[in-house]
Amino acid sequence: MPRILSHLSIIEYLYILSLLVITDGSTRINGKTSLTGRVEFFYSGQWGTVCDDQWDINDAYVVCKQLGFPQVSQAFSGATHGQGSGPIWLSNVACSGSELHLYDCSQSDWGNNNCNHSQDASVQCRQGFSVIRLAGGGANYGRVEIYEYGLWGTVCDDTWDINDANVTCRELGYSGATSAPTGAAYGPGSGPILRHRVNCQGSEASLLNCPFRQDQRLGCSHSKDSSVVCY
Ligand SMILES: [Ca+2]
Ligand SMILES: [Ca+2]
Repeated sequence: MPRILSHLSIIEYLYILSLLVITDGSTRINGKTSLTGRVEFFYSGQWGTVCDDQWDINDAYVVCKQLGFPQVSQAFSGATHGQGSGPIWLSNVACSGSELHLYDCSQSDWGNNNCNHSQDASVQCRQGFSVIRLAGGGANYGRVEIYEYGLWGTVCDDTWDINDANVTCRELGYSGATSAPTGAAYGPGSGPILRHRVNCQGSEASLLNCPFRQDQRLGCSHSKDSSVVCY
């Protein structure tokens, strides 16, 4: 045993050993950066890939969180980041977005699918820390505000609708939204307008996972801040 290890307790020794061993269910992003690439999953002694059948932003979100990135930008299908090799371990992945690991998500039996590597799934994760809150109203209603890059900002109401409001309310712990008020219904916010043309499908785990445009030429103003009423 190396000299330094003789100073560790057996618990510490086993802990360090566990960090060095790749365990079943380990997940990694294989790409040009640590944030973007093909999703790979370790099982039965081999790294394999994930089929893009039903691959979506909630699945990608779980991968990103599992790897320590708090946000997701995109879920990719069709081997956009190159075809992998070896087994295709996962398919029909159906994460809600609240799971801590990819293997916690509903899916087909591991290795049981008829996918091929041209369907390998990929992700793009984001660094940084964001949260959302309601302001200007009450506990369950108000202007939607996003904390990002160290500032609280708002959401432009162009294309703001009930799908966007439902995702926002569920993220805040409510069952859903009864309405998606526009036009700064609870007063105008201040700071940056962080989202334009939000386009949630309705099933995303977070407002921050919904597609949007960050185009200043759209010329939004705080008189168009978006709000929600949750139930
Ligand atoms: Ca899915
Ligand atoms: Ca929308």
